[in-house]
Amino acid sequence: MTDQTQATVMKSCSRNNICSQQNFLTNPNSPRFALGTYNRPAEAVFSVLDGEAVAGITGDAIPALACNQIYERFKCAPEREILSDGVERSLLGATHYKKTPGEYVREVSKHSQAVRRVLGGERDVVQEFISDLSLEGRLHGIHLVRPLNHDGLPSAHARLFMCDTIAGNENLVLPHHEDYSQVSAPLNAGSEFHLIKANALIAVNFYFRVEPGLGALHVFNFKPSRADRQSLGVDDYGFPYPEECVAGSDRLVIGVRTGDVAVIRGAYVHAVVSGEHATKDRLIANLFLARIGSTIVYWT
Ligand SMILES: O=C(O)CCC(=O)C(=O)O
Repeated sequence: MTDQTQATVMKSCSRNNICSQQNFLTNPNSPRFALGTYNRPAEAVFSVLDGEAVAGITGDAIPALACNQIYERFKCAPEREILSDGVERSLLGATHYKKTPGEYVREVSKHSQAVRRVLGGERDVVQEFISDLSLEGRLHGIHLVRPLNHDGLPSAHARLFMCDTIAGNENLVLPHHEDYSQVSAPLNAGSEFHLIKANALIAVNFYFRVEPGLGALHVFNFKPSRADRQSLGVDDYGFPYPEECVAGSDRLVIGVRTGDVAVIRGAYVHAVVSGEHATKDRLIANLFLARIGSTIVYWT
C-alpha cells in the first residue's frame, strides 16, 4: 500500500488519502478504516484481506480504449436484461442474489459466452486480474484461485451492470447494502457459500464508464452483525439498509473514475451516490471473492 499516514479520526476521506478511525484505534482486531491506493488490484485484495485497509483503489488499471470498447459492446448486447431487484439496472451475466446455488450456476452457463464477448475475449481484464491474483497469492499462502463450484458447475468470473441515478431519488445510484447477507442466507445451506466468513469477503469493481465527478462509492464504517441485520429486516438479503442507520458513521468516499478498479470489504455497508446531479450509463463489471484457507474462490 502506498501513501501511509498517521491514524487520525476523520469523517470522510477520498482517494489518495488514508484515513483511519476510532474503531481501529480501540479494537486492534478491526481492519484499518482506510482507503489505500495500489499499483495493482491483486495487491489491493491482499492488503484489504490482511486488514491494512477496508478499501483499496487502483487508478488507470484498465486502458481507456478497452473501457470504451466494452461500453460500446455492452450497449449493443442483445443479451442484456433489465434487473429490478430494488433498483432498475441493465445486467449482463449471472448474479447469485436471491438464488439457490443450483439456480445460480445454471444461469452462469447461459450467460458466460456473452460476458466474455463483451469483455473482449479469452484474456479479458477480469481474467487478467484473476491470473495476477494467483501470482500475488503465492506470496500470501494461496495455492489455488478458482470459481466457487456447485453441482460440478463453476461460478462466473464477472457480471456487468449499467445504472443511472434512481428515478425519483436524485442522490443515489445504488442504495445502501452489504454483500455478506446474501452469502450467509439459508438458501445457500450445504454449499461452498456457507464456508465464507464475513471478514474474508471482498468485492472487486471494474469501472468502464463513470461520468467525471459523479457516482462515488461510499463505504461506511458499519459492519452489521446478524442481530443488526435481523432488527433492520435485511437478514438474508443485505438490502436495502435505511440511510438513517449510517447517518452517524464515518465513511470512505471513493471518487471512482473510468479505468479504476476498487476493492472493498463487502461486509461493510456501502452505496453509490450520484453527486452534484443525476448520472447515467455508469458501467461496471464486478465479482466477489473470498479466502477460504489457502484457496480463493470467486463468484458473481
Ligand atoms: O458500483 C459500485 O461502485 C459498487 C457496486 C456494488 O456495490 C454492487 O454491485 O453490489
